[in-house]
Amino acid sequence: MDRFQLYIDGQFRDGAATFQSLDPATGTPWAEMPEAREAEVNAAVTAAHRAFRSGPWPKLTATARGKLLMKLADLVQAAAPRLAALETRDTGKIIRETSAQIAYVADYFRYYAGLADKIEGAHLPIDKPDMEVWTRREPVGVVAAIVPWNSQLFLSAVKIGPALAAGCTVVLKASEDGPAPMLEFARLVHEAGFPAGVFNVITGFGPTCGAVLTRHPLVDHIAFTGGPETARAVVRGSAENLASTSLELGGKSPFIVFDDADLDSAANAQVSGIFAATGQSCVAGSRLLVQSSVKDAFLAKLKAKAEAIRIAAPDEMTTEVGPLCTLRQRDRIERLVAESLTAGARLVTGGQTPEGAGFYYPPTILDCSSVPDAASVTQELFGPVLSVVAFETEDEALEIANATQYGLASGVFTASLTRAHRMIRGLRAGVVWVNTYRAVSPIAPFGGSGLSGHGREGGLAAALDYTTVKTVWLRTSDAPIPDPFVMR
Ligand code: TXE
Repeated sequence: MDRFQLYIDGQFRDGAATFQSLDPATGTPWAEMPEAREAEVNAAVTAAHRAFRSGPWPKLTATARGKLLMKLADLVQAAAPRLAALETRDTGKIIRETSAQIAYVADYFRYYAGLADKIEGAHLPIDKPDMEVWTRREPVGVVAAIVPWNSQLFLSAVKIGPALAAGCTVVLKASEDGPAPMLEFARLVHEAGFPAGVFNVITGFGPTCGAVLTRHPLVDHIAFTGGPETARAVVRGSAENLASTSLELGGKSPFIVFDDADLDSAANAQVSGIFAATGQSCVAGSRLLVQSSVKDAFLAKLKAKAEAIRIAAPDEMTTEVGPLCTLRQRDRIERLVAESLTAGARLVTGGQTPEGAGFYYPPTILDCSSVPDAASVTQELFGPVLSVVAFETEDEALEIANATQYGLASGVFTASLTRAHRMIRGLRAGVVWVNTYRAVSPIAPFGGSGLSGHGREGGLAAALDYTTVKTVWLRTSDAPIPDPFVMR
């Protein structure tokens, strides 16, 4: 079996114990992973704290930090085939997607490399004579980045890039499900030449590793992606150290199709919106809201496309849907689909777990028009399951779309420009895609509200989130300070 190590303070080392990682395509163990517990978490955070306060990192110019990030981007690009293969092996994400996503990972590092020396403070036109006042944007400190199994390299890059660009140091906690690509990524950080302790990778379990990290007294900011229940635990942990948090928690995103839309184009976008990444995507367009007059025609197109999808081993280039990452995840999906069918949802396609090894689940469509509060409509399944609800009018579409505590992504398909604008205004979501879906870029902020969390990843705003403002007052008069009892 393959063996991996933690990366702490510039060194590769074993954890307190090991655990086995399963290959989701076969359900059998393939690698020994190092398990970090309290001692390893403490070592990583202490190293990150020391690297933040002393040594070469705080003395580097922002431009020098940017150059290191640029080197890292090049190394990621060169290692793309290896990283993609590891992510596919350890999480079941299909090789077509992991290969394409690594290119994005390198792009994100390049974007933040370029941004490092553009994080500026401001000079203030202060309302007092003999005073110069300005702000400095300083790094917030030690960042605990906690990621889930899906798209770990990508979800890590959107945290590590801006954090390092801003001058922070990082302890990344890889998911216990499929940590291999992150433990391998540590080798590239090492090779790029970041000073020891600036970036550390650990992995382990929620209560014994993640929870210890979130409440550690030397952690200043927690950047978390995962489920809402875990996010609550993260926020409770941060009540100890009062670290700031950014939370990216998934959604139940509406994908809205009006009767004037190009239905073929919308059907392709919907297939990508729900079946890409085998549905394990925070932006999955998992609620299809379709105008009644085109519902049957649209569902017929979707059914044909879903049934033509090639479900096979994730390491084959022609595979379109692979296994889910964990058996736990598949059990949950099976349960929620069964509950929805019992409640009265109609099975359009899928819904049958295949025989054989591996954590496979087929692309599934449920027509929930008669049961719009079924479990599959209201809860995030995090799998290849699309729930359909029909609507008559634009107002009704908006009402259904917004009837959720989530607020991450949304999609609108229409030929009407004016309607598109009305929908953009009315949708409660951090991202609105119009006549497209699932487009991302390092330049565009991304995030949600409500149960989808808070804070933004991507764009300049994300880098600013890893800084704190220092206000500087400098008196320019040589005259003695007058009355000491009067505030000026
Ligand atoms: O993820 P968790 P789970 C949703 C999705 C899924 C559900 C649960 O609906 O079915 O969440 O997934 C670490 N303190 N999403 O339970 O637990 C954990 O080790 C600190 C949406 O598998 O949220 C892992 O590294 N950390 C989503 C990370 O949190 C803790 C992505 C995320 O795991 C911890 C994943 C604790 N007490 C799930 N407990 C998205 N937005 O893309 C666990 N962790």
